[in-house]
Parts: sequence; structure tokens; C-alpha cells
Amino acid sequence: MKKLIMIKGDSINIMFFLMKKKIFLLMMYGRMNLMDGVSMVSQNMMMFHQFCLSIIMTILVGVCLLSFICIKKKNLPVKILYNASVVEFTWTVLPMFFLLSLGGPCFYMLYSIEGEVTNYSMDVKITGHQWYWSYEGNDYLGKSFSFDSYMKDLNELKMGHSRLLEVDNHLLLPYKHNIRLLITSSDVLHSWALPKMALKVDAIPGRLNMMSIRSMTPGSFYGQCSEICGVNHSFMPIHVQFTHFFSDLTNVYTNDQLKIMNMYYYEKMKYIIYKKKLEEYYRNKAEALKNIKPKINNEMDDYDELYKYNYSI
Ligand SMILES: [Cu+2]
Repeated sequence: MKKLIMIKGDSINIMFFLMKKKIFLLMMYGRMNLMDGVSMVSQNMMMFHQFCLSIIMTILVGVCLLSFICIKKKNLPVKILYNASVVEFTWTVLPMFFLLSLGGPCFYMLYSIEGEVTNYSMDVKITGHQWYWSYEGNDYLGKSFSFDSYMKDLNELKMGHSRLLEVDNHLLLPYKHNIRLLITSSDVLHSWALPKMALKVDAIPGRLNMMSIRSMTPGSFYGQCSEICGVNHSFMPIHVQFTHFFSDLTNVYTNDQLKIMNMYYYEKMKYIIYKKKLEEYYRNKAEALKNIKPKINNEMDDYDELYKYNYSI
């Protein structure tokens, strides 16, 4: 018991020591795992990462155990390995199985990132400049928007903002929609990255790279230029906000963002009007039906008449 208490006390002391030295805080911020994914692709990637790790650990533990056995029992290797077809077969098939199980999901994800989706709600063209991003878009209603997005200075930041990550105009997109990103550059190589979506696309002058995104949750996601592009490479952040346009009206939007919002609002209104018209149509139809004599009674009348006629004969 005394030993246990000692150990407990020691661990608490170590914690206090770390907190005093502010190393504990550093440990909290420097998280060990990947970011939580917000898209199907990023969640698949995270699962694949865990799967790879489990295979690596299995191999590591297996090899350690085997070598431990070989060291302990000195005659064993000769006995097992000499003229043993079973062992030869095993060490040929097992690595093949491991490699295939790693390669299969890898190829599936590679192709699912680019070629799976064909119906997009909207397109956004992203252009990298030295040293800011500009966004242009076109909706299926034919309305367009375009704006530049610069990093905010330190004195412009408010409570809760992230340093070197906030921008003056951020990209606002609907969540649970397939959105096609077309990425290019006007001067040098840049790279548009969004770690929460496991996304990184090179912006190359004279070339248009395509990538599709679909967020499963609303929220603000940040990224940074990921290709060294000059002195202010670290100061051209990316901020994308995914919202449901009809519920999230507390934010302040720029004119261009309002334009996108109006497009979706217009669609929603069209749907509401259509629904009301449909209801009215059915209500009128129901009232009209009330005035018409039910068909069954008519048939009965006919039958009665027929009966009377027959009887009279
Ligand atoms: Cu850049």
C-alpha cells in the first residue's frame, strides 16, 4: 500500500512540475492523433491510418517475439528452417496479404477523392496570389460572386480569434452539398490546404486543378498555404465556413457572401411557394369532391332502378 501511495504521489508531483513549467499545456495543444475529420474522405483516411498502425504494431510485436524465441532457444532456428516448406510458404504469403490489405483501401480512397461525385451544387474557383487568396463562384442559378481574402492583422483580432489564421473575407459554403473546387495560381506555386478535410491541392499557374468537397458538419475550418511561395508565404491563411444558410443568420456577411446566401434563400422560398400552391390545389380538389355525389350511391341507384325494371317485367 505504501508503495502504491508513493507512486500516486509521485505522478501528481510530476503533473504539478509539468504545469509549473507549462510543459503540460504544450502537451495538451500538441495533440497526438490526427484532426477529427469533417468529410467522408478525411474520416476514411483516419480509419486507414489506424488500420496501418495496427498492422505495423502486429508485425513489430511478431518480429520481436520471434527474435526473442530464437535468442532464448539456440537450436530452434536450425530445426525449424531446414528444409521446411511450411515456413517458406508462410513468409511468402503473409507479407503479400499485408501488402494487399494496405494497397486495397489506399487505391479505393485515391479514386474516391476525385472521381466519385458528378452532381455539384456549386463551383468555386480559387486563385492563389502573392500573398492572398481570391475566390470566384458561379451557382446553378447563374449568379456569380468574387472576393479577395487577406489575413487579418494582430490589432484587428477579436476574442477567440486565431492568430495568423483569420481573414477579412472568408469563404462561406453550404454544408451537406457537393462543391467543386477549381484551383489555380496567378503568379507562383501555392497550395490550398484544409487539414480538417484531409485536403491539399497545388495551385499551379496556367493549370486548373479540380477537387470536390462535402462537409458533413457546419463549422469554421482553417488552413494555410502549403507550398513555399515567397516572403509572406506564412501569412496567406485559408478560412472556410460551412453553414446552413437559413439558420445561421447571426454572422455578419460581406456583400459577396450575401449574394451566395440570397441564391440559396431564393431556392428555399421557391420551394415554400411551390409547397403552398400544392396544398391549395389539393384543398380545392377536396372541396370540389365534396360537391360530387359519391359514385357508390350512383351505382346503387342504378341497381335499384334495374331491380325495379326487372320486377316490373
Ligand atoms: Cu502561397
